[in-house]
Amino acid sequence: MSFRTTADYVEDVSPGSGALPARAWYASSDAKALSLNGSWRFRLSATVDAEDDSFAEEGYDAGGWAEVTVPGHWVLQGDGAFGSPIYTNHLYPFPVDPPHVPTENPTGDHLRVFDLPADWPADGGAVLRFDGVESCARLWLNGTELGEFKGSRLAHEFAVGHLLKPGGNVLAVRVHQWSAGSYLEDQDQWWLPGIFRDVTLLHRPAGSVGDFFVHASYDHTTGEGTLRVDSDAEGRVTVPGLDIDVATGESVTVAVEPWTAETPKLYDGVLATEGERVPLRIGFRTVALEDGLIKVNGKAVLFKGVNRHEWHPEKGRALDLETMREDVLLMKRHNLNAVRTSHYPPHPAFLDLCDEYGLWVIDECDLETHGFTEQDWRDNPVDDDRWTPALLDRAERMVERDKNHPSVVFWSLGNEAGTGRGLTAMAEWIHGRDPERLVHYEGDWNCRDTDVYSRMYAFHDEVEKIGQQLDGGTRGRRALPFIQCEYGHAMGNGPGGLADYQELFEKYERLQGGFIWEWIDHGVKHAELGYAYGGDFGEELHDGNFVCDGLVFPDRTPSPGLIEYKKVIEPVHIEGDGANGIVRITNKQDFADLSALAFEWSCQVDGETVESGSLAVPALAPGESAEVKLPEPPVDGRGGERQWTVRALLADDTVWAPKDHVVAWGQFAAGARPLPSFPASDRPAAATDRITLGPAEFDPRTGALRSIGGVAVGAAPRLDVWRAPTDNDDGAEWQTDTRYGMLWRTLGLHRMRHRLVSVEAGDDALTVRTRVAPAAREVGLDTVYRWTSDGERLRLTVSVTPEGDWTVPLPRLGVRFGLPEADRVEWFGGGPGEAYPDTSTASMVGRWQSTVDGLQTPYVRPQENGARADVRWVELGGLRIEGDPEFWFTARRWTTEQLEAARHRTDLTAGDTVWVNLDHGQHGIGSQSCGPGPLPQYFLKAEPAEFSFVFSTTG
Ligand code: IPT
Repeated sequence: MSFRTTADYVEDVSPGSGALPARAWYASSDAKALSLNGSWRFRLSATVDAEDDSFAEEGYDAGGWAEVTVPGHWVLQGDGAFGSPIYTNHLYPFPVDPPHVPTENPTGDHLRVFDLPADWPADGGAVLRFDGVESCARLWLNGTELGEFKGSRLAHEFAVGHLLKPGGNVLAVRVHQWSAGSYLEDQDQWWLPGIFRDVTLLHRPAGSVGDFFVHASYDHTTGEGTLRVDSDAEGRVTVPGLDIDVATGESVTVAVEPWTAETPKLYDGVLATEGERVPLRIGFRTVALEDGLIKVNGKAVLFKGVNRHEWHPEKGRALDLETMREDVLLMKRHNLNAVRTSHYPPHPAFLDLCDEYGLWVIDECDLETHGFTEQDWRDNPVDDDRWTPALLDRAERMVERDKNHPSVVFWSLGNEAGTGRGLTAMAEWIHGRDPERLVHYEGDWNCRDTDVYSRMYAFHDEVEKIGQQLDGGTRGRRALPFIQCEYGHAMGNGPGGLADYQELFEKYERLQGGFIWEWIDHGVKHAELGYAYGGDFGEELHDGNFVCDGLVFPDRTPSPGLIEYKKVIEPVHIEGDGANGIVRITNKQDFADLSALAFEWSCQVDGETVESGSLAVPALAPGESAEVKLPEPPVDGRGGERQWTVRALLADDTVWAPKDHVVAWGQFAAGARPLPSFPASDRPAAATDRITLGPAEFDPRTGALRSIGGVAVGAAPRLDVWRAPTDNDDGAEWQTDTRYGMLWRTLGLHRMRHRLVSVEAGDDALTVRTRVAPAAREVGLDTVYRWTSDGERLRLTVSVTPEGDWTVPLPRLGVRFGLPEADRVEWFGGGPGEAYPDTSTASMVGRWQSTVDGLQTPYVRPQENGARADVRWVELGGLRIEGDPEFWFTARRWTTEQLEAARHRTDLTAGDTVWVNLDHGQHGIGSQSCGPGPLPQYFLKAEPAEFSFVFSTTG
């Protein structure tokens, strides 16, 4: 005999029962709303029905229960008493046995007792709205069951007017961590159960607005907008700014300013029905696929985007409005113009912000079945008709909820769900319901259901081929524009190669830009570890720090990757011809002219600004360029290195940044850099216990430098080729032949031995010959250190000659030494932040200051970081070091080996030596943690090299 348990709904593939049809999400101006956010009673059990449902009954005493905050995830509350987060990328953390989920299924019973406010109207109805619950909930009000639902990041409403009482209403919600819905929610992120978005009781007056659809198009040929608001309840639509007053369902055409991400003009309006007034924020724009291009208001757009997961290091995906606003402000301030809401519809307030501040949005459905790839996509729910109602429910809930946002230009079917009939059904439904927007999905390279050919992590050469229309593909695909919905994997140090992608996007019309993966590191704030990542909660299956791959750190501090991206996607291009004193300015925007910007020139000698002024630049239209003459270069007696810097600043305060915020800049030389040189006039003097040369003293047996002037050198400079491999050096597991982090270790570059060949005190130089090589290998680097001096300064020339068959590039090539004391650092070169060969666009040449600690970039998993590029000279620890040629400078209070061994920042503790690396070369960074490695031009090949440093004391 078998019988069904009351918890069968958990494994039922259907979306649920009892909820009202999906509709637009809005805040009424006059209908009452009661937030049920706050502290709820909470009881956790290990299985779906360990406890019966009597807690839903009125009079149940939950006095002994714990409490949780709603919105919130229970695993992030209760100091571990309520379980822990689990991180997997695409692997299901339970057996793939659809639609079944484990018997061990953490189940959180939530209870909230509430009174209606005194002014709550007695008439009309009411709905209870849940904006997000992971992953499945069943609910009761005052003992009556309302239904159950799945679809974690979608709104669900229930009619409750008939059940409400003035006081003592008991709302009971049973939430299961795992359900059939979990199979559709296999996004690369933490699994975090709970009621993580708002819970609201909405009064629904008689004659209130139910659902409505704002259609606001723009005709760029006439400059007119056409507005029609379709509404379930008849009423009137007024837009005072446009003198519009029409009935719902009626069209009106008037002259308007269009909405674009660059010029987000919104008109305030009101939809008034018999029972309610709803504020409208209307943006007129027309999205179309035309001539094989994505056009808005008749113009092709270039997406400079990012993938945004919702994340807060303490609250998980329960974001407050200020955090959402911070994301939008940071994006605008870093020149981004687009967001893909990977991989689910965000909290609706985020879309309001995108409308208001101006960002193009790909709104993505809450759908990913990535884990089925482990079984060659067998039994994939998106190709199984039994699941189609759930897929359609998700598509519908997204479109209906978000359809009134002008910022949304694409609906995305989901992410990494393979291919199948269910996706086609979703696309057909969406196209039918909203023909005024385009449909995106990456997983089907034949583009059966989509309006754009979208890929992720395509390498530069393939992207170029696509740009040239040489990629072949189905007939349908060949007619479509191309975007990279994910590229530039921002894991750890990187991503490299962004500028090279941008060049392609700007060169080929078919390429309409891309979206960096991803916005924020999902590090979980942790008392001992700083920020936790996969595995730190003892998960049996996890994907480590693959969850920390954002352009901002978990606390939203911009990483160097974001600074680089900001520079790469500048809306204005500034390039100069320093010799002729001419600067060429190009407006790279799609819609706005340059009238919002003010330009400023400055002239630097040795990095110090000696003169500056404003530069008159015409208000160029999008795509236009102009050449502007710079003033006569200032007369200055000093013979230093001269350069121009031209900046584009906000001319006035905007809603997203104040006046003078730097939007774009360019730098160009006005003369060559004088290289440090002096005659080798001093002669090494050898004694039994020392060799002296100018200000320096050396060990006579080893030739090792001991001191310069009064400054003791704790560890003498010697060749160093090792860096603590970055996530991109290590590469992703599916990439085999170019994972240099691994190949370097196999070769032994992290354990190089130095064999002393000779120490020769000659007429004008001390020459130390060595061979540097790893155990067990025949390859090596013949390395000669040649020291010369003019009595005051000390010059080190390093000559490196590789021997043997070098099949890998070098991580770095330079010298490393240790100083007993150093704190403040000043340098003339690239800054203020770190840069590597293919991440150096944003490195601005100037005079910079920092502390040794301030030079470190706090990647959540420690790795190579903090190099400053193009350094002419640096001063620290009483030494001044000049480069011939310019060099990469790094200093830290731990060794590379300690940096490499650390798993979290908290593993790094300062020792008593400051380790300094002066590098002639660094290998590129690339994006191989999920994408291409460095392009060939950024390889640091093992080749003969020679480079010099000039040391003197600053004391
Ligand atoms: C791609 C996913 O779409 C995204 O969610 C994330 O996991 C990203 O990779 C890596 O961080 S899928 C990958 C197989 C290319």
